[in-house]
Amino acid sequence: MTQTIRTIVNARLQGVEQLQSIAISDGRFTRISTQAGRVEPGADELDGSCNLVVPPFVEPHIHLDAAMTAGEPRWNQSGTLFEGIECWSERKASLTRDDVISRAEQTLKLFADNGIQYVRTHVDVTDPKLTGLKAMLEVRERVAGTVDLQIVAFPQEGLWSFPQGRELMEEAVRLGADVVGGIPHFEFTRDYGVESVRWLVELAHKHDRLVDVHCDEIDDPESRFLEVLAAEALRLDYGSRVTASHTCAMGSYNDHYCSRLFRLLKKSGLRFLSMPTESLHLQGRFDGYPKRRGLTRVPELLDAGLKVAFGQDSIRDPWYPLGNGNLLRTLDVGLHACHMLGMGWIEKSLELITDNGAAALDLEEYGIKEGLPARCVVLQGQSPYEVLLGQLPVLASIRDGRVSVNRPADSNN
Ligand code: 17E
Ligand code: FE2
Repeated sequence: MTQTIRTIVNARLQGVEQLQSIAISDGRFTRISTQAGRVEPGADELDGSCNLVVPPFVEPHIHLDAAMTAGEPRWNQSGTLFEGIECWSERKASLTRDDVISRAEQTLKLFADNGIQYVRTHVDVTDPKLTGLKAMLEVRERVAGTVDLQIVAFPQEGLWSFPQGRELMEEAVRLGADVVGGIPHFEFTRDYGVESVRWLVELAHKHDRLVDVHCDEIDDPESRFLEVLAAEALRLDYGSRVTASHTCAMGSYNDHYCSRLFRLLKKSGLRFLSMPTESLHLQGRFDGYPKRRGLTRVPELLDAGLKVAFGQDSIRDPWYPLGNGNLLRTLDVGLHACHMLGMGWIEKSLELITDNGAAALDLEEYGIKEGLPARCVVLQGQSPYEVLLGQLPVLASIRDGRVSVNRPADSNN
């Protein structure tokens, strides 16, 4: 099903009152014009049916190498991040190229069916054979017609704390990883964590790569690697290319410290990713009652003018047993967990799974504008509120003018 279309008619764009016709030619949006009223679609025209049309969803943070391995070789019983890392370390021992490719592609197919066309995946590079990384570099090419895939070289067991951690990271960059990762809160000591952050940002800068660090994914209020990451981003004027993922500890920082921290965050302009379903599940595990939510300060970061997006993080893996590829589910949970169900936030909420994710991925050509690649999704709903109420799958997904997904209205699959 790869029909090429000339126009999307009866399209509703966010913040625009009248229905729009969006013309496409040679895979790009060529003209966006206001309709007098609803029109009948002609041949080679797709009917938006007065629904919202938005840029494709962005999944900015997923671990595709571990996707669909929940329960292998054993289930994470405690529900902690740390037992997840142990289970994964055991599963990692039996990774093969075909195993990684097949699970990653199965997951990406699910994502594409849900209107996701941009994905950033972490791949564990604390493996002397780099099996996952090499397989994922192949996947990046194999799926290029369906999704743009960015690969983060992610040192799951540490850069300083895993044997050859730094050499493996350098090799991953040489092989073609797009993004340099890190995990300072998991290094053996605070000093190792600080050194690792400084080192990895330098490495990325030197090789013209992006940065995405698992940063302070812990409820410990004394985990303060974010300030190191932000200071490095500022020093190198690299903020738009640096992402802080998780920053769960910020949910536990005191307000005095945060007021100082936010000054630096605003200056550095780095990007934030929060994974609400994952953090609600993994964090708060060492609390009695009251139990913390384990999420970063999403509305405060947004109010400070910083870009924050939501990601799924996991799909049926050692850290999280659920997940269905529908980012509207993630958005729904995130808005609940962050006290963002006020109508003002709901009306802006789709940014958390579109534009802000695109900012984290540092995408150059993203959005519905004349001249940009003709990529968008038709949602089921005329407003963000209706879309959230239904959480129904996208009606259509268009990639470079081709219809890659098209399903009847009100359908759940
Ligand atoms: N690894 C990690 O360190 N943190 C996570 N949330 C996942 C993998 C899913
Ligand atoms: Fe993660």
